[in-house]
Amino acid sequence: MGIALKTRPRTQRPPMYKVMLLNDDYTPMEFVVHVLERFFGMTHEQAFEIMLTVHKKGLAVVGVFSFEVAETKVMQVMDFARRHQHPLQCTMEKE
Ligand code: TYC
Repeated sequence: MGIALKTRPRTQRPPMYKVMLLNDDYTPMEFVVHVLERFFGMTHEQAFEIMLTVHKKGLAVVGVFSFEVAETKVMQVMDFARRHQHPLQCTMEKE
């Protein structure tokens, strides 16, 4: 029985990546809400709640994705923030 359990093959799953938003003192709250709606498909209510969590706690996970999707989200958010001259930071981390 021990052997059977020990050798049971585990299902292979691709690693997933957490995408996180970081707080700062300058990015307007409404801009962050807009980012969450636009790039993460959140409703206004969901986006507002997550934005407040980041504002109060310093950061929050805004989604979990495959490497390619996570990387694209981070690039889209960083590019959008840069174009609007806000210091908003978005990062990813292996789950
Ligand atoms: N702290 C910002 C402010 O008071 C709002 C903010 C929220 C900024 C979330 C970044 O990821 C962020 N205007």
